[in-house]
Amino acid sequence: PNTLHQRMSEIVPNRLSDIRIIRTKYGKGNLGNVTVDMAYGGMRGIVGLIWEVSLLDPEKGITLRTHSLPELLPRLPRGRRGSEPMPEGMLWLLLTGEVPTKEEALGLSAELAKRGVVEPWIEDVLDQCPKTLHPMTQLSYAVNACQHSSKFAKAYASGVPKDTYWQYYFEDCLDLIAKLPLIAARIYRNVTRAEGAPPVGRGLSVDVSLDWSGNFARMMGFESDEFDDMLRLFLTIHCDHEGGNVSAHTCHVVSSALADPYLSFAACMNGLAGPLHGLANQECLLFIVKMREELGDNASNDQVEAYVRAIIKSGQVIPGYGHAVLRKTDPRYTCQKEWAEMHLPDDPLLKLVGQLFEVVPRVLAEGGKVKNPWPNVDAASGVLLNHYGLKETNYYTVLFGVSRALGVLSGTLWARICGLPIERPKSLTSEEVVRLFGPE
Ligand code: AMX
Repeated sequence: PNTLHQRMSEIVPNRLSDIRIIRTKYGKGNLGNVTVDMAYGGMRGIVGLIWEVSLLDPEKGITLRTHSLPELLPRLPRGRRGSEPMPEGMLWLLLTGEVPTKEEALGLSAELAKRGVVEPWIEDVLDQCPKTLHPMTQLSYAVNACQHSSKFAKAYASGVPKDTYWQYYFEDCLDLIAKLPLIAARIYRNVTRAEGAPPVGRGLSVDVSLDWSGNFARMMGFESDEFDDMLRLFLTIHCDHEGGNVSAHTCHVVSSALADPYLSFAACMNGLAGPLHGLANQECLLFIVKMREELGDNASNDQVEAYVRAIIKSGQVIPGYGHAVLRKTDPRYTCQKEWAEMHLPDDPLLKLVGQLFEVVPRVLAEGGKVKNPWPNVDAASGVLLNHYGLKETNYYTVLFGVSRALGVLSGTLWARICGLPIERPKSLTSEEVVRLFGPE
């Protein structure tokens, strides 16, 4: 079958010629006005980026290369084991715009397994991290260290022509995606080891007969087929959420200075580690567990509502609810909830997830301050992970990050293919705002 690189090499020239035509025809098109409030307000609503691989619709949720999640999930190829789609198929789709055949996805899976090696000194660096160092910090640290073997950085330094950059960038992206399960599993094993036990040391390696998720699960120490499938689903659906969110945008801006994929992705992970972004999945499970401790297993909706109101009154946010762009229930929440209802219907935390869904949107909608009262991707994911024994909440964002690599590296690779220039929006001071708009 086709390898991903062969298919990309066929697609790239055609796509570049499409983009040349698009720019000639529509290059002067106006994408909207920018107000002073938008500049102070986190650039909400300012269209200022091209991100080829996904688009977020406020009502329908994410479309990945024009496919909505509910439409896409049944169509993505399954592997030799399990019944959930392989994230490798999602990677193929994001990079090429085409849903791969099963053979293509399996070929990519085998290629990633072959590339899944990490320099031993990086394993040693991770083994030396204190157990208490946040797993996201360890992830960012290790990804930065892998920059040592960047093929793009080496090629750039040797002066290769600009139109070949993407080829080296592509190599780094696949290498990095292939290394992530090994890195992330080592972090998991180290942070969860018993007090006084030694770190992982040698002996953690990718099994070429397993897929990307199966390998990740096995290296973390999980053995069940159902866990593998849950991980496949998790890693598939968390992959991308268009280009303007903190992690994707960070990857994009850092890479626009021609920093290689390792440096760009490490920066992206630092953004994902913020509590208003990727860390929300950790916060969310902690919130639900604490609520259960206080209300018990038979709480009424009225009790849940009183609990939620008290949290808001104290000035905290309800994790897992709200979104900067979405204005409806996140389809990524819906598919995780459906999985949970099928596989863990009696989990007491799932019951609370359901009750929160009945209560929180109504409470948040009161007063009209919160623009989106509906659940986002993080409102259910922790309950799934916890159910299968992955209880270390401060690790959850690492799983999110491993999945996010598929989307942000695909989007960033396409930015390099298109030769997008170094990013440099204009900023103003408040004095300048007054000078521009104020009285003489
Ligand atoms: N609970 C309580 N208050 C909330 C809220 C929530 N879940 N979501 C928004 N609000 C508040 C905001 O804090 C803000 O209050 P302020 O004006 O007093 O500062 C007000 O409502 C308006 O905010 P907004 O315009 O609706 O949202 P935003 O675009 O500024 O922020 C987000 C979006 C996601 C950061 C916010 O909804 C939030 O903090 N949610 C909880 C954390 C969370 O789940 N994050 C994960 C998002 C998905 C992801 O990236 N993984």
